[in-house]
Amino acid sequence: MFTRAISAKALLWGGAAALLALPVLAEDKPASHGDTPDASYQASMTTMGQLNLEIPGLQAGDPVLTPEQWNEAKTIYFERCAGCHGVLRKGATGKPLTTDITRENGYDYLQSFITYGSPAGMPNWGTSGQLTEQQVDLMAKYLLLEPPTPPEWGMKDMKDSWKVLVKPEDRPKAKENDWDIENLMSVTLRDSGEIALIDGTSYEIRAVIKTGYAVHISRMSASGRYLFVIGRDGVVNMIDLWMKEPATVSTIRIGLEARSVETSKFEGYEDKYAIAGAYWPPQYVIMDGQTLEPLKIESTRGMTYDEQEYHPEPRVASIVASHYHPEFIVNVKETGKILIIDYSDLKNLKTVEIEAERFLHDGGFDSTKRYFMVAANARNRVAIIDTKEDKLVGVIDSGGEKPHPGRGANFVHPVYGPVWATSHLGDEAISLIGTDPEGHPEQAWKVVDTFAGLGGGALFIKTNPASNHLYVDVTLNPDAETSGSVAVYDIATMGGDPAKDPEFKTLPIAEWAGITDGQPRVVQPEFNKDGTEVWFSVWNAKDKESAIVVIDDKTLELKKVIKDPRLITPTGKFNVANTRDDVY
Ligand code: DHE
Repeated sequence: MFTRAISAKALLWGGAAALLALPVLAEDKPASHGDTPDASYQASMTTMGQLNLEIPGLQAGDPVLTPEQWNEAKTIYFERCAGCHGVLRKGATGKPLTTDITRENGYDYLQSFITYGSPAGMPNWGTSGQLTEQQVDLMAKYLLLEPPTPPEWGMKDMKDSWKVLVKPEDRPKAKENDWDIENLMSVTLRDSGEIALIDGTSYEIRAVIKTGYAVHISRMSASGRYLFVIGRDGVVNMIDLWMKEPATVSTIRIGLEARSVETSKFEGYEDKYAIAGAYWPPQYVIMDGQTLEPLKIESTRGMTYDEQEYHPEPRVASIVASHYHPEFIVNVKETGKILIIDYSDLKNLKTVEIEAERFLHDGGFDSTKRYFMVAANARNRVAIIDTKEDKLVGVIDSGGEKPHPGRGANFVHPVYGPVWATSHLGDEAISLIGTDPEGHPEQAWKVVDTFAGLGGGALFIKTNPASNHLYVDVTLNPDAETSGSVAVYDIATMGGDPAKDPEFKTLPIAEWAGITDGQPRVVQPEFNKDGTEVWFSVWNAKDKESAIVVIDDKTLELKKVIKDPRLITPTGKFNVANTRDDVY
């Protein structure tokens, strides 16, 4: 049994970034805060940093910045600070930095705080060397100025960006290639702004397709024909896998910063709609599933679920499609609300708004696809909803620091029955939540077991109905050997002795990739269609060699190392059949 005592290390990693707590002395601060998994995992609003935003009107006594200094400060703010403190500086996981507060505290306070950080989670940008002395000075001055407001992105902007490259009537009437598209992997090539389509049997890279900037996730249409990819710049690519040479058939920009895209899955609505959510402006848009024509844009600005105070920029995090109703499930980060959007009548849009928990991030269904579990990661909790009844089942403590499940992992535990598992970003805890209220009512919606994995910094956990193994990465662990490995558990041996953590094997995936240059991190296990192989990305810097390592799920032996100069920074991998059917 995992105990919280092991988490002294985790305490250093935990904590939301907070700029305006009391300043601390250099020796009080966590030694390596700048390199912690948390610090490196805050949203970087890089696209917004590139926007040309005017210096707002100055007041008497305001610091004067040249246009070059203003641009540099604004870029640093969006790339490094906005993820925690908000685009408008009104606060998110970090404290607000509006001018009423920053001017009250003054330049010296800000300068010292940015330099030294705080134990509550503010990185020590100055002493860690991540910002130079001049940049710290610049940022302290920048925070004394009014924040710029980035533009909105409404219907006109979306329509102006929307392109149908191949009209539906000009597309193939039947599949024109001999690809086994069900067993295709769509692989994010993060820093080249592309995806690679890799054949699941021959491991051949069939195509590399240009997408949005720092592309994030891929999702499938219900028919398995169309692949949707979203970039951090809000560009959605719709790729037709039936074409002789699969290519983008439609594209649109849905916002200035975005992370999520999904398609309608309910019977009768297959391939009818797509939806994408934005971090900025805070909104989601429902689009035509054949052309990406934007049909309905809804803002997520509004009241927080608990204090019921207005939040100006609640970002849209994960989105999934219900299998029980014609509905999308949209998770709104800062207000802590789960929106269930009925897409059967866009003119008379019905939305169920569920009070869940703040800072909702990623999540997935249980094995029956009825219940959806989503991590409120900065609150160390998991919210559970019933997508048949459209109701909150509960919000529970996740058993660790910062749950980060990806979509989670479903398996039948030998003692507790069906469970959904999450790993944690802030510590080594792996938690199992019972998901079978009928067969195992005692265990349902409780953390039935928590045990220690390889370490903190885990991002993704995965299994498959055909597998007896549970795989957990530790991508953001600061130790190179650890972040290059994954833990694998034999499910059949779990739970014999509740006082004892299940044993795991460590697979040195990065070592198997044989990459000697750089510090590649292993990220996101993904199964092939039959659940017999597991693929891992060995994610290195943009100018260094990366790879994909494939292992045999039964023997846990290396099967293939895929290397190619085109595999630049591979991260997420999405098997067509598993993604379409929500198998994980
Ligand atoms: Fe992700 C899913 C947001 C950083 C790889 N990521 C998600 C989802 C969200 C999100 C909201 C859920 C989408 C859904 O299900 O609809 N990710 C963010 C961030 O805000 C964050 C923390 C910082 C940022 O600036 O973007 C972030 N994510 C990363 C990475 O650095 C990762 C490891 C590498 C990369 O490619 O950028 C990464 N995120 C992924 C992957 C998924 C994901 C692979 C989908 C997992 C799955 O199995 O479904």
